[in-house]
Amino acid sequence: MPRARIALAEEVEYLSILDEQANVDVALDPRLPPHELQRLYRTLLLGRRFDERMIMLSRQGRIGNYPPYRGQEAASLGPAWVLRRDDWIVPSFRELIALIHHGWPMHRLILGWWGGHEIGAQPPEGVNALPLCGPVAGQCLHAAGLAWGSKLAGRDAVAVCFIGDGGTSEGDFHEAMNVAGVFRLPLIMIVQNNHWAISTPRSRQTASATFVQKAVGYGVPAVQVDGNDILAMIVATRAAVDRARAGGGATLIEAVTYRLGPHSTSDDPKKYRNPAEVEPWEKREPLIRFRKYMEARGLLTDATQALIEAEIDAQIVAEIALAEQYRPVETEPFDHCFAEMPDHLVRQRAEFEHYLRVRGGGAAPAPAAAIPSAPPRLPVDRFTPTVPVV
Ligand SMILES: Cc1ncc(C[n+]2csc(CCOP(=O)(O)OP(=O)(O)O)c2C)c(N)n1
Ligand SMILES: [Mg+2]
Repeated sequence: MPRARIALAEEVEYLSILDEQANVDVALDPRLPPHELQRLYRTLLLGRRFDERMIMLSRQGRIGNYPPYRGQEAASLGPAWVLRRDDWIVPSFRELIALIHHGWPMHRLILGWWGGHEIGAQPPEGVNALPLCGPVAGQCLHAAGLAWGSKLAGRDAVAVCFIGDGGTSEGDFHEAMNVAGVFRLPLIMIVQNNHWAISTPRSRQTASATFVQKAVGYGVPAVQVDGNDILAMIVATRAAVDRARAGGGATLIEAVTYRLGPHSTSDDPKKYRNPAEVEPWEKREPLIRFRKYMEARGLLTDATQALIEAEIDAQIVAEIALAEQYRPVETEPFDHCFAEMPDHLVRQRAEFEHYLRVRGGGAAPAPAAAIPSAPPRLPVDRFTPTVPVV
């Protein structure tokens, strides 16, 4: 028989529970208790407001370049919501709300990557999360390693890794998926398909009809989910986590979402994408439908919305003030990568030192002057926060 049919995979599922009009599929509704829905809504809103403030801080020069995540809050928070404290979150660079929910304090995110301060890249004590990751897809291998470590140690903790649609074109993603499939690792790979990788559209990223089918090649089960539907993200991740804890191995979840903002604060998407494409996604974003749902359930009123907003804003302002008590980053980023610094970095370090002298301060342009009420700067020992971590 020279020709036969080989079944590659069963059909993969698409999951959506809360649609754009805030209708719920009652058969699929996870029926979270009211108090949990309220906490979930508050955290989603915190994610939105924190992102807005980070953009402002970047525009004011109080942090560096920043990649906004508006529209992707549900795809980020949903997976984090179902985890235990001993599970690992391995982010890409837009999952700030997932990290915050897992216990990473906001001021350390402000300080971190985008303020350039090394404390921001140091996982806080007791928080099982790796720092935001700039090298696209590099985090996938770390996530596979953490999942493998958990399995070898006989624990049932899982690792949740976030990767973008663009990141799936990198070798690291495929290596991590392969090892996760072969060794049945407790790894949940969340592909945030936000339709763009800087200026490269999803159509130029892959000829695959979906990102889900990439998992088929590695023998890993996968599901495509409405990534703007927080309930669907929770249900899909919970199923994947349960399977992983029970020894059933990895899962890939394609979260279909959209990057509503620019790639970063130094990007102008009007140069490469038609605003008409963005419009329908504005209506599909996760907060509008979840707010409608909460209101329809009688769990949110305009008055409580105003109260929550005020509370969240005060929390964020306090975290910004805390972050700005640290002295700005100086030449530390040069200091810890190599035992013997290569010549080109020695030159760059000297150039940067000169820049700081000419500028008369740290790398950040005098934030204390910009906020008259800011407390005096505290010196910072390397790796040692001088203020208690909250
Ligand atoms: C290894 C590597 N190559 C290139 C870049 C430059 N770069 C930064 S973000 C990005 C696009 C990533 O797209 P995607 O994975 O879809 O994530 P998104 O930005 O949409 O969240 C690129 C090419 C990088 N940071 N690392
Ligand atoms: Mg993308």
